[in-house]
Amino acid sequence: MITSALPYANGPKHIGHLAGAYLPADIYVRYLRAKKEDVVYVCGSDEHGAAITIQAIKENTTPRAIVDKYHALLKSNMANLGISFDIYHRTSEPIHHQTAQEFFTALNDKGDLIQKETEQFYDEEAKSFLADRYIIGTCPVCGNENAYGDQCEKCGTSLSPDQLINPRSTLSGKAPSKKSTTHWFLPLDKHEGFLRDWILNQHKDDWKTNVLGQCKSWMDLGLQPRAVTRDLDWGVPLPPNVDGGKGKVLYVWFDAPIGYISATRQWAIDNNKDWKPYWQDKDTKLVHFIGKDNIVFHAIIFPVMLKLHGNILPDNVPSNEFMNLEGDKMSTSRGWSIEMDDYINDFVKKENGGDMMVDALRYYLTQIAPETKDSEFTWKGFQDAVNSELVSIFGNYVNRTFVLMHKLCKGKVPPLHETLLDDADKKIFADILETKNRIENLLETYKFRDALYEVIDLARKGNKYMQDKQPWIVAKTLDTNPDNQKLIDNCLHICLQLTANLTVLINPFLPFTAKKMCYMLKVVDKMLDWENAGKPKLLSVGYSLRAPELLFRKIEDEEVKQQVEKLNNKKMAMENAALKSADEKDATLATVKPEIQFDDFAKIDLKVATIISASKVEKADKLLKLEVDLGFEKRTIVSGIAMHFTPEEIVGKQVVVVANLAPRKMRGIESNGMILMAEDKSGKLHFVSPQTVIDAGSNVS
Ligand code: B3M
Ligand code: ZN
Repeated sequence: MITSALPYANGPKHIGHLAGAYLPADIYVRYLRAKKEDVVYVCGSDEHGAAITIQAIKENTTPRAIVDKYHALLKSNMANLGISFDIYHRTSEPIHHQTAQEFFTALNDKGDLIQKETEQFYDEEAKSFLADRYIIGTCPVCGNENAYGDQCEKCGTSLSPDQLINPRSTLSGKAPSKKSTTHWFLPLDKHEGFLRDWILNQHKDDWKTNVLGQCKSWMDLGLQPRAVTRDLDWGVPLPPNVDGGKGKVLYVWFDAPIGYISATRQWAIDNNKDWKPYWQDKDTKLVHFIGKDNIVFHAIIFPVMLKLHGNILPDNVPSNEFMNLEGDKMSTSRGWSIEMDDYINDFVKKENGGDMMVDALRYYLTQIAPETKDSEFTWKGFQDAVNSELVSIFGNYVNRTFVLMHKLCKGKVPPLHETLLDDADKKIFADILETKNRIENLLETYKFRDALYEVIDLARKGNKYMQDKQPWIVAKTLDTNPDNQKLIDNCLHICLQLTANLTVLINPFLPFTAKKMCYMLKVVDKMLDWENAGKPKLLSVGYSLRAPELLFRKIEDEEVKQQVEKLNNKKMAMENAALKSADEKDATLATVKPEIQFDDFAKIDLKVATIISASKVEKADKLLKLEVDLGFEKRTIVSGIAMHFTPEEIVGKQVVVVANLAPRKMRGIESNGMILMAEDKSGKLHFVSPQTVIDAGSNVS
């Protein structure tokens, strides 16, 4: 059972994410599939939490619209980059809501959760509790001034809002007050004994040091009961029969990992399988691939949940460190990133055979994978890796082998003359087998970088062998010594068997390349079965092969230059946009419309009205249809405030309306008047209302 972290469907994801949690998992899964293991690889979009709702406010739309848009983008990006999930699910699906609610109920019924009333940060202005990304402040660990209430994105520490220094609301920018509310908590402190033994003792030798280190320092800070519910309206609602659960949802980090289970359930339904063994059978090996900011959730919190629920525990949580970009931290919001989507548009979709550019990226990202410490992507490094390793070593070796085989062996696999084998020939066969064994060990221990190095190194040995044997020189002696054809045969026979082995070995890493090589070798995909790796006779003698095709192409200096420029421009554009929008706001606040006379003003009839009912307007995200009471009559007014208020919260409010505005039709509804609103600097709307309730219809002047 293999999982990759569920990316938030709140925006495009960059190649650092790809290198952290998706590519290594995909390599591992392709290897397991080649070994004919019973493996399921699940992932999906994380569609709940403040990451989504805050993005909706930014894009001035609904959370639903956000997740629909970015789920589609992420799903297609991953597929384009060859990430071979068995299912890419989404946490907004009903089966997920149901699975998460059942999970909560199971724990709650057993008394594994505690319910308590606590004081939480509250934004009086926005009338909202502030948890997770709704509150920011200074990280107590690294001093980052914009750490979130649940986590510092800079140092990866997972936090609670109370740990933030100088907390402020993301909604209003103001310092929060405190207000009491009731929530359910997972008492992690009760499980400290189990966690310490399971992680620091049982897994001390097979988990990565970065993972062990983060777990230890988190536990050393003292495990606290952790709230698993929130006062929000976007998320998985608490099961309806839970007392006091109305208006509350599950904390996104409670529901998201359960997403792995619901994805497996959906996969099982789609494939007529039973999902349960994958999460309950003690013989199942569960592995979570994640980035370092997700460690405590997957190594501490979710395992406690799994254990309480009677599921299997992860066998390993291979987490990567971060991948930086051209000397700075990768960040989509600061414009310093290469989005998967950008790479696909610039390199994959643009050219015929763009698949080779997918493998070029997979190659470089694996070669610089931040497995033990942060690493760095540079376009120059990408160019060097592709040109001097993929093109010059691997591609060149395969190409020379094919060209020479066509030239010197009539396009067929030549026979092997055993009696003529020398040490160099035998050494290649030994190298193939040893390399295969080393790669296996490295893959089993999640060392993908080193494993890939072994493949390239084997191609390098092939090049050296061919260079030493020089069959093209031997060919010149055939006139006088026709028997030398046997030496040529042996060399190319060995080079071809090595090529076939390289195909099997490269397949988990560069699947598109392996596929192309199978085509050139005229073999079916079955040859890619791992049991074939290391074998000396994958190709049969006399078999005729196709002409070589280009496996990789060089990256030109010009492309490197363009990409670096693009990156710098993007960052500058982001910075300018941020400055401009702040300027624009200040400018509109500081300007006043042209002067009018008292008579002009007196034409406007402003009256106090009471909202008596409100409802959403179908197919119009921004509109609410209001019935207002003006004392002497009731009216319908359509108002563009749906992104800021729910119908329920405004019923009964008194507002000021322009009572003599000419009627206007909006979405087929006649609107009779307009409600006055004040917009603050952050773009949030506020009603203009009398300080106390007064008679509906009172004049305002
Ligand atoms: N969506 C956090 C992230 O994207 C979160 C992972 C969930 S995995 C269950 O970093
Ligand atoms: Zn920090």
